[in-house]
Amino acid sequence: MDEAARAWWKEATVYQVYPRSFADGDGDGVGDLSGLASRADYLADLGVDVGWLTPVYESPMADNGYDVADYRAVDDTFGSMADWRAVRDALHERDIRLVMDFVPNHTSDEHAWFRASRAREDGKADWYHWADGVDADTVAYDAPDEGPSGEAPPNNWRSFFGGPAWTYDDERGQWYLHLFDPKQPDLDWSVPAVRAAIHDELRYWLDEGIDGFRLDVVNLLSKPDGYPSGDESEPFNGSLRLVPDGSRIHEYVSGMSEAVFAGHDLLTVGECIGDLSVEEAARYVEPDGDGLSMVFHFGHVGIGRGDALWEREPWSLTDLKAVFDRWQNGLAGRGWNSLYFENHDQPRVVSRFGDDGDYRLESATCIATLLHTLCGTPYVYQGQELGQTNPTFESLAEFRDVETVRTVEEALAAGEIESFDDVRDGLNAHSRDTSRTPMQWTDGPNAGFTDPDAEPWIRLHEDYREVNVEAQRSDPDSVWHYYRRLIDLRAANDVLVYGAYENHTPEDEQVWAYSRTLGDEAAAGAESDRAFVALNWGGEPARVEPPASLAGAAATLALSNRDGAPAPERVEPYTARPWEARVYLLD
Ligand code: TEU
Repeated sequence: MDEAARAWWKEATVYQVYPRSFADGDGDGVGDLSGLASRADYLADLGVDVGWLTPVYESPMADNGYDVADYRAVDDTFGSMADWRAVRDALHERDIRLVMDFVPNHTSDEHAWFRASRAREDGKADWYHWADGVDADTVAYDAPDEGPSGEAPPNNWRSFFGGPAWTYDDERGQWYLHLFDPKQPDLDWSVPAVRAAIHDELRYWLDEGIDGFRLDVVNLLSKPDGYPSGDESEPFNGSLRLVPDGSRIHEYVSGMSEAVFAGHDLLTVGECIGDLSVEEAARYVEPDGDGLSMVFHFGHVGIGRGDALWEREPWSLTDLKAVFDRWQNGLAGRGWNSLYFENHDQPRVVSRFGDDGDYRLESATCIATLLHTLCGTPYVYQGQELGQTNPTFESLAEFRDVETVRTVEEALAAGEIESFDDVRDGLNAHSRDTSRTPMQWTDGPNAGFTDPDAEPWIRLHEDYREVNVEAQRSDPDSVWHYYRRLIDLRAANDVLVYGAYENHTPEDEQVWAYSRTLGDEAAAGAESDRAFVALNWGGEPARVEPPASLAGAAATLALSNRDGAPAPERVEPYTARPWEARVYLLD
């Protein structure tokens, strides 16, 4: 193994904690840091190497903490800085590293920087994107109700959460840009003092001894050239396609790496929204690139989704394979991949790409096998290790997510939909709240997430009596134990971390069979230099035909998600049962 190519963050499995839904220590119905600290053993028992904590900074919580009012303070909702340090120490004592989610693109409108900027004080007048409005009669887009009459916002960009991306500020007498909620004004990264200020905030957390960052919507930092007088002929959802990866983005990200990350051994993962190409991604992650360990792209999670949040489109396994193949092959030898299906913005993968009816357990474990045996760092989102499915929300009032609520209200007001019922099923498939219900610890009151008499901030999933940590930990055949075995298997086998990927069934609509192969140098000290993985992605039996190069090779069946599978000592054709997954390690 070329030791220079090794990195702890390539070998690690990351577990994402959404603290408000993980464990409630103080019994107010909202998860917090003391709750998380009390579950540190749980993470150690699962075998994960890194905890990624979504924002716990001081915030008015317009977007559950992605609207930061003070980067150096912990919000009361979650506890205190002492509670945060207790989490850090509890994880570190168990050899689990800690990655903080950091939001460099925008702050809260309640951040001191924004208050100063709006008042043109403290040298911060230009720290955000301020612009004059335009004559409403001269542009092709609507003037919102707010703002001086006859005046339209500087351009037609729409917020990702619905509504114009500009809000008029009475105090300043100008419009400010917010690609997300009006309470999340975008920082102007072209201003050197803004970049320096963010670097300082990042350094603050490094000095607290953390092990890396997840950088929220990092590819939005550089706005398009010629902005704000964007092309008004663009349709109203133009912001999504126009804004990411602006011309100065690599200067900003590499500048951040040089100023802050250099000399530290960190995991840095940049969330890159929109239609990121592999070529663009490589610039963020390749050895002479911007210095990020890896990025999150949206290629696979966009499959089967339409423009509107609730729109569902048919998809096929070959669509999914094509995206993974593009990234596996495209970054091979150039940069590292992240591997994820779920997070706090994405629905449960069993409902999304598996079978949340008859084959919940089988499809959850089959998909888990893919996640841990492709080339890249696997990310497991809380509850995924239980094979959780999407809950069923019955009314708009049950949703908490700003994106869901705002876009539905906007569509209702515009007459695009008649009632919630029109979008109920689509929202239950795609809303960000589908994965934000409380962690299911037990079959007891409130699923053991909070005190029995507390009201959880968001409703529970209806299935917690059957699907919960306690039940699964006592059942060796559970999804939980399968995740644990997968994490261990990957950690013990270089071939599953570093081996080159080759898809042997790119055209097959049901079987996904691929191999991982270590190069000669890497193979020297490894237990096995080749792995063969076969997944039956569906509820029907399917024939698995290993490629000629592998057929008959002596191998160990290292893991399978179906009981009683024969344990052949070589790679041979077989008929896979529904959702059967097998991982062979060649001798
Ligand atoms: O997400 C950005 C993002 O891509 C989503 O908001 C996306 O637009 C949406 O989920 C599509 O349905 C990051 C955070 O992960 C998210 O929670 C924040 O709301 C957002 O940035 C703003 O900070």
